[in-house]
Amino acid sequence: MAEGSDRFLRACRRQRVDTTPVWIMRQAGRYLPQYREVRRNAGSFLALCKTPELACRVTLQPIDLLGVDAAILFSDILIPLQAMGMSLDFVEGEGPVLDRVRDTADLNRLRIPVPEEELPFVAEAVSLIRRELSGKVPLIGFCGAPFTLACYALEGGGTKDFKRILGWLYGNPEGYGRLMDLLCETVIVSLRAQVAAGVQAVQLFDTWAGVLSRRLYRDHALPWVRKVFAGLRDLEVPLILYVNGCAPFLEDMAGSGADVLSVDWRVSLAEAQERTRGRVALQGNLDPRALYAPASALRREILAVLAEAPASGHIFNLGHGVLPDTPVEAVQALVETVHEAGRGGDLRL
Ligand code: 1CP
Repeated sequence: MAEGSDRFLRACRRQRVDTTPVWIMRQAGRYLPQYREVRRNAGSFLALCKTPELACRVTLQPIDLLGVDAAILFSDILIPLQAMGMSLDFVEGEGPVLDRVRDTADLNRLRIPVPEEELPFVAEAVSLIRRELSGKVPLIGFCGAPFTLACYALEGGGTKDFKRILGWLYGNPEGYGRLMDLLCETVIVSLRAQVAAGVQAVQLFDTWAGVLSRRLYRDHALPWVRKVFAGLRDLEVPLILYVNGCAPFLEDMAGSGADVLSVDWRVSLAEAQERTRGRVALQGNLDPRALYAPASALRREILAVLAEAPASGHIFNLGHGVLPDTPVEAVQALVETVHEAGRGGDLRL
């Protein structure tokens, strides 16, 4: 393996590293001209996700262009919903549109996918990417967490008020529980297939769980996250849990079975470290909007994140995905700054 290639996996396990590893949520995406080019030729976003050669090409772009310490499979959290039987379309300028689950009859039509049959392109892309990477950096796989997937399944797309999901949660607990069980199984089989195909760590995106109160999170989102992680534990790959707006839940998330918590910018890494009492590694947590600041201000913000980070078990990342019009030079400067200013260190000094 090339030098430095295991920084990410070592930090996930809170082992000594030569410098802080860094990757960026949505690192393969619209801010990269090279991505836009492949995307234009692919025809549609879904075609890009489902064509292993193209998914492989865009997955590798940020490795070469930015020098990040991990690749993340190019796909989307909504792909497994389509494999469950929901129709999915990405409408230009609008985002995803699904035929939402309205009632028990719709719920009864959903099935737990067989990855080899409904998601063969995922495993093919993973094998191809691993071959092309040839050990340069590890490959991360991912899935949406059951609650966040339930948001899309019930809302039928993006939402600002989450009325339908909370309507089900409060008013139809039985239906809500059945949907969450189906999603949970789907997430487990999808992630197990990704690991079997070669991904070396997995991240569960519970992006929208931050809309819940702590009590609702504990009772109506966390139990299914726990089940997912319990269903993956024997695979012995690092398990990463991301919630946007995780501050109220840090203690609960630390008990979920995750090895790494991916933290947004609203809470400091020092506070996260204290509240999780060294039970997990931490990933994060620069505000993606800092990448629009002048170089000197960006550097100051990066150093502030590093200063609050634990001495070991830290993976630098943004607190949420990189925004589509972010200057590429700023992202390149970020990776350089982290590698230059980051530190190694021993666990439990
Ligand atoms: O037009 C395009 O090119 C599509 C833009 C795009 C991209 C690049 C979408 C549509 N998805 C993706 C890729 C993607 N999505 C990755 C690839 C790997 C990476 O480089 O990180 C990943 C990990 C995701 C995960 C994802 N999709 C999440 C969770 C993380 C997050 O950012 O919060 C969510 C919520 C989605 C849904 C989604 N997919 C795409 C859009 C525009 C959205 C958001 C819709 C909404 O407003 O709810």
